[in-house]
Amino acid sequence: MQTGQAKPLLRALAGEALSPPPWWLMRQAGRYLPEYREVRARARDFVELCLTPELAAELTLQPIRRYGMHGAILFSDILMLPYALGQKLAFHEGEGPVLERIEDPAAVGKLDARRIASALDPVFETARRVRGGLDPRTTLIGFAGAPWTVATYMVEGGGSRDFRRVKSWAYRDPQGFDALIDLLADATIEYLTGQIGAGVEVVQLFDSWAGTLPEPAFVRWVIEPTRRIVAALKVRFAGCPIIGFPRGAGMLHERYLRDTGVDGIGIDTAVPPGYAHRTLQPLGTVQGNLDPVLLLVGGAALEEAVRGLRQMLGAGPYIFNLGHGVLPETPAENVQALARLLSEPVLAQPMDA
Ligand code: 1CP
Repeated sequence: MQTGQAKPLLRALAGEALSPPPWWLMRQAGRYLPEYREVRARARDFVELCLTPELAAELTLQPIRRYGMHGAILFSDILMLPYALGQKLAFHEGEGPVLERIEDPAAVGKLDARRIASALDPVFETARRVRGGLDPRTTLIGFAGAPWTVATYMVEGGGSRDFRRVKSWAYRDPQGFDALIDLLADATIEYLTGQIGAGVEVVQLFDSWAGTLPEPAFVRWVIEPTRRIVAALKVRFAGCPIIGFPRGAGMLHERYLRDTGVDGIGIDTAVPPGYAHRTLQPLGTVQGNLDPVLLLVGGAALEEAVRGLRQMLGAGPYIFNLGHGVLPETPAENVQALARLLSEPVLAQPMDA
């Protein structure tokens, strides 16, 4: 399919099969890069880093300068949305995020969606700066957490093992919990509208904890709010592609892709590439799904896995990526080796059996 688009990432999202495939990595800007750690040490804390356009723009561009990925993902965090809504947020070194817990509809009532545009204006300024200096083959990717995943952090007060607080609330009082999800969906529409207005060319919705929900809850709190966000953005920006990443969705990937209206779907490491080729690629662009540990290990294991993915998925619309984020211990030279491997010719030979 010819789309008249020059940027490889946008061509793949419009349905073209490209060889070599466009690529970028989740968490490509981060702790595995020495130049990231240097900038990180200059900021007082992580929230401040995300709200300082000069530094956030620099962090967005660092991996592109080194490796020439086709996608530059805006440097920020999915938890900047609850922060902008008025929830207290801190990142403690080595521990991950800590939030003041939201536990009932009364606490939801205190969140203020009108603050989004002003509180997150520095993120939009970062997008304007990056877009202004980006080379013509690189696409600027904006993002937000999907409502379910953001809600898990807001209700649990940080990361969680079993999601028992957020699920207990959702199952006990589904209507009350809907109020939080609805507010997050509206806030996400505003946030992504601001990002696209500032020059972002693609948006990704990270639903990192989608796979923790049983089917009816997945439909209500993953598919429905995502469908609503996609529909609103498509009315405002018909040409801006949207990628959904419902991590862990297993047998619900197909339904997610059909029912939400996303243009592309990010698949985690556990999704069989043969299934993605047969079932998902006819419905949209597939992005993924190298095991981040293979990038950490490198060598022959990395080479073989990259070739296998390209053979299986390269005949359809495909964006190469990891199945989850780059691990902080990943040697920078392995990412260089990956860039080289991806530029080599590989014949796509999907096996339909
Ligand atoms: O100490 C540090 O330097 C902070 C580490 C760090 C970084 C580099 C955090 C804290 N966030 C980020 C940046 C980030 N987060 C980006 C920037 C662009 C890029 O990808 O390079 C993006 C897109 C995210 C998205 C994000 N944040 C997600 C969704 C993707 C995923 O990994 O599943 C999630 C769940 C978060 C929450 C978060 N922020 C930071 C941490 C340590 C966590 C995870 C906590 C947990 O495991 O529950």
